[in-house]
Amino acid sequence: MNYELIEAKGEGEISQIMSPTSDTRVFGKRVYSYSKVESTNDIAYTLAEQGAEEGTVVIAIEQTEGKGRVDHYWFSPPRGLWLSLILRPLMVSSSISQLSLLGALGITTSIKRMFPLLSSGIRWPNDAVINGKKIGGVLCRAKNEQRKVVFVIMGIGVNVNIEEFPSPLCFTATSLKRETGCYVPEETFQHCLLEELERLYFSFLDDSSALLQEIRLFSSLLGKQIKVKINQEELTGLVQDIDEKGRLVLRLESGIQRRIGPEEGCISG
Ligand code: BT5
Repeated sequence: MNYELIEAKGEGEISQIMSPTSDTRVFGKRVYSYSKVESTNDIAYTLAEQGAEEGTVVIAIEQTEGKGRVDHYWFSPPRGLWLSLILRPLMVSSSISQLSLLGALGITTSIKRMFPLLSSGIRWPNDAVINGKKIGGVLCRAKNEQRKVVFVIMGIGVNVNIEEFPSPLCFTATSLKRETGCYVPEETFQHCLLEELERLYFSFLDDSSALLQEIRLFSSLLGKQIKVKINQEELTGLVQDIDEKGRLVLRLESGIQRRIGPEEGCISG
């Protein structure tokens, strides 16, 4: 593997400032690598504001303030893969919600590529799961100007070699190590993930319907009865589809069809 020395910026202790060259054209050509940070998303956001190019990656061995959506936390001890990717898509801000699904799909197809026998899937809107347990999640944060996207930070967390989870997560989370019984080098998974994300991202920019097909193929919720929480309301219904805007198409018990945007609700059961 080849390494390219790059200049490192941002806060936190830098453990290495080298960019491994993987089989990608744009993603991960520049990598800012840290041992411990509050959140890679915050560092990537600052770098993007300073003009960092598309495909720049910020990665940390450990996060002390890992973030999930809304005010959720993200458990990020050493031995996971915690990275943020800077994207500069030419798109309107209303389309960015699909990027969370794209990220979850990237985790899922990477797992499939490395471990074809594992049954990994996407749990709308931003989770990668194995047998119903969360193995990875995606948090996208965008900067928009006049309804156009300036940049998006795609934060991705994958439990690669984590063996123990704190009590609230021990029945809901899993890792590659737990599922396979093997140690999986985090860097190997990182390379595979960046390759998959780059393939999906440019195919999405070219033709978003192709991405939708792949999302449907790996969606673990299609045809299932679920509960979705929207603010204080809880809806129960059958998942019929994920539509072209990344919305969940739910047939409620009353027979009414409801489309729920990724930022509107979360699965509660
Ligand atoms: C997510 O939010 O799934 C987004 C996770 C994104 C994490 C990455 S790591 C790199 C970058 N830097 C950051 O600071 N964040 C991103 P959400 O759908 O809201 O899920 C959060 C919920 O998942 C929490 O409320 C917990 O219930 C659960 N959770 C927390 N840590 C977990 C873990 N390591 N594995 C599985 N589940 C976890």
